[in-house]
Amino acid sequence: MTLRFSRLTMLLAGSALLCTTLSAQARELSVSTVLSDAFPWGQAAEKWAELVEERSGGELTLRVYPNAQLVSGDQTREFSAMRSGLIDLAVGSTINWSPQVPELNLFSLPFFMRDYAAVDSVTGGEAGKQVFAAIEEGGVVPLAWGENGFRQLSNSKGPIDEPSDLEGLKIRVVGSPLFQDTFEALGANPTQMSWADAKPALTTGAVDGQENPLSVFDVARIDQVGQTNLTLWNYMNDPLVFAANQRVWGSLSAEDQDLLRQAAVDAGEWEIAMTREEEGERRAAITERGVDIVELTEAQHMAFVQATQSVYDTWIDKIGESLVKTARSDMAAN
Ligand code: X2X
Repeated sequence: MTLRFSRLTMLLAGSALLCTTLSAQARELSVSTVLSDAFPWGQAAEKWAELVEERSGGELTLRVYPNAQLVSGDQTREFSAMRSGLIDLAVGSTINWSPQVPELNLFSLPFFMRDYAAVDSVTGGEAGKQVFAAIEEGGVVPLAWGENGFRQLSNSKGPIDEPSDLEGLKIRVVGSPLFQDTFEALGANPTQMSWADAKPALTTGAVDGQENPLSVFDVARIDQVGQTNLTLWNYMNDPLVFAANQRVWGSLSAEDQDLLRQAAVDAGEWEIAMTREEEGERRAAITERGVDIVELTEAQHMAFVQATQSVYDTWIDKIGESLVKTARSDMAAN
């Protein structure tokens, strides 16, 4: 008994020593992203890693796993995987996390935030704080904002400048059922699928169109899979959120928490500015490749706004009326 006890004691002491030694060494945390560093989104994560490495003197290392590989390509499982600890950190899209955090559907309401000033007043305002509180409530620690961008509509059939042009078109959409409702309201035939499946579906013609920011259209060369028409309709912006698993966050010293959060804020600001700055060049490059770009007039814009009003009836309750109101007053105060 005594012998067993002392062996156990030695074993415990040994493993405690091992833990201390390990914690004194550099610690590596995983970061999940959907897009690689060929895109601003992946670059945001790499920037975060670079700043953390630099500022911690190599004590803390972030290793980025792109293409949603930590969730086998199923980007709508990223939030749950981070909550459960399968993923330490992520730079994720509000769309992909909205199945677990319904408040994130705020950003997907069609034609809700008209321009960058509106986006910034929501993310940087009272509504942004409430959204972060909802993420925290959902079991993950939110740290900073980034941006995938305003999502634009492309298709292989022809120019789209009024809702009836979408009639019957098969459109690949992402994550949340809200997208199903928006595209059904417009008379299209939406199909939900992951980003990994999107390009093959466009290539074979299984779908006629898709929606993504200009940076994604440009870098992924969506023009090469028959998407000859692009409508710049700014129907929603897709902010990114830098976040951490709760247990990982709790295991860090206050100093490391500050370092990680500040590096996320700085990487996010850097990426948002870059994404916006590059839009003009991207648009020119896409035009150069022969894609027909349509920009909506005010009257055309209003027709889309009207056609998608029913989405608000269904979704305001799910998102929370008070959050939607708060976001509206954030935008009005701007
Ligand atoms: O799947 C998409 O369209 C993408 C890459 O934009 C997101 O992850 C939201």
